[in-house]
Amino acid sequence: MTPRCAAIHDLSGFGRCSLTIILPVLSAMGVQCCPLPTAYLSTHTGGFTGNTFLDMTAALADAARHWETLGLTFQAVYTGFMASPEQLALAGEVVAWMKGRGALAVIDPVMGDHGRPYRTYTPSMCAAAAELAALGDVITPNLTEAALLLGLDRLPEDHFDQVAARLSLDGRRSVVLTGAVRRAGEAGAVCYDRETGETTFVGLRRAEGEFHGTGDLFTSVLTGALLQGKGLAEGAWMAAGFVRDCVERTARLGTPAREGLDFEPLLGRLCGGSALDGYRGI
Ligand code: PXL
Repeated sequence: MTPRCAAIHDLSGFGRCSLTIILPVLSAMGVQCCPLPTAYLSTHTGGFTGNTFLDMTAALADAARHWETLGLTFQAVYTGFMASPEQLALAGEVVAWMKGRGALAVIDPVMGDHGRPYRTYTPSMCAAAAELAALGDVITPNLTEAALLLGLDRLPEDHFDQVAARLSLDGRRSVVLTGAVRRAGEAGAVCYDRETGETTFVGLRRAEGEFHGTGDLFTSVLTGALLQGKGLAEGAWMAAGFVRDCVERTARLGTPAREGLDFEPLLGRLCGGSALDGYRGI
């Protein structure tokens, strides 16, 4: 059966993030993606001002109730950026229901980047995001989000393996800590896999450039890989390789950072399921 993933994310019309990344990536990877949109925005909130915002929390609750009456099951549920503490709480209810019916919960605890919370992530938003992350089977924080989850000002950079272990809540959830660089010129992630108890460092040659939506692209590929039956570290290698190739391409094109990663022409590389075994970028 084609694996099915519920995606609880916003739909931002311009700027490539959340659902405009997740849908095409999961489809390319042979996963049926079923969106539960949290909001419609004209653009994402990073690098644009004056974006429109249509809150869809009530519609999301209705849609989830309808799915419940249909007795639907999902192999995964994936959450990310949220607009309010109410939305985070509702996402928690939906995730708990889906987990109870066998779904793997992939929670990207979106809160901030580059050492700062995002504009809309107030302390109460961050607290609600941490509560949602407690339901995760897999969480994918960047370094800023890891510090916020652990209540630290700075992470001990020489000990990313210990950070991942602490974030695993005594081995109850898997962790992919993104942006965890071991040496200059590298981009990577540290993975703690609760299935094996192993910690793996994923490190690739770094491509220069910072673009919006990179975390969404990473976690989408990782989720697709997990639903293809791949292990956590293998999924993280694939995600890191694909993101690196997209960053390289986008930087070469000179695309403004706020327009996000120019990933569409590279989507074909994600097609073919097991043909991708061992794919670690080019
Ligand atoms: O990429 C995370 C994200 C998703 N959705 C919206 C955002 C952001 C980050 O700023 O603004 C609307």
